[in-house]
Amino acid sequence: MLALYYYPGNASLLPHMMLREIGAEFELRLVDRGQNVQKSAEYLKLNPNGRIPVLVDGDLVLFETAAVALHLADKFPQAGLAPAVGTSERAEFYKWMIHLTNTPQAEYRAWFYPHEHVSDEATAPAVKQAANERLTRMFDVISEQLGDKPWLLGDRFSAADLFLFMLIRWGRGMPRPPRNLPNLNALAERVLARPAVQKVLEAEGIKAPVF
Ligand SMILES: N[C@@H](CCC(=O)N[C@@H](CS)C(=O)NCC(=O)O)C(=O)O
Repeated sequence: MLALYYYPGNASLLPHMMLREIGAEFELRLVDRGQNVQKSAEYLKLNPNGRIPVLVDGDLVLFETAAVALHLADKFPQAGLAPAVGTSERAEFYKWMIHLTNTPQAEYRAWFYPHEHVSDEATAPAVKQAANERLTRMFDVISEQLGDKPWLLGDRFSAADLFLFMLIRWGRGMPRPPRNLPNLNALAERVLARPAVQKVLEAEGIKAPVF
């Protein structure tokens, strides 16, 4: 039995899109951020960091978005969300999954939660501004690397494209949103057109403009 702890549009969006791409049976469990439920004693038993998402897979309780994504790709190989283990394509897939999680995704913490990075609240806007500058450069590099290829791995769609789609979406309020880069906009449009992704947006109540 699979259950995903989620909040609309949060990092849970990646595993949610994967679960719908896979066609797996799963339960969606809302973590009400409005009530700070991610910091409740009950939720902290699942993820002691108090962050979303968590995937429950039988006895396994897994936090960290990228770990959840890699687990789902491995558990359902028939869905083809990752290339075969031991291939060069798989190595490229790891490169993107790890780059996306520990570079732009991590940087978004400073953009969305600048107060966590300062001891003096008054300096939070400067932290946010610096995060914006770093994220802007990161998206420039990703866009150059993607070029006019349909997907990060070339012709082959993978979970890394869903991950990038989520990160493009998160930047829609930035001074220069990632969608302004034509390569990133084209990838996001391709992901958006996928029926599984449409189902996720509907289930999470996410309305246009999506990114
Ligand atoms: N590295 C963690 C980060 C997760 C994360 O930052 N989640 C955000 C939502 S996108 C969250 O839980 N925010 C609420 C909070 O920090 O209290 C992961 O990838 O799972």
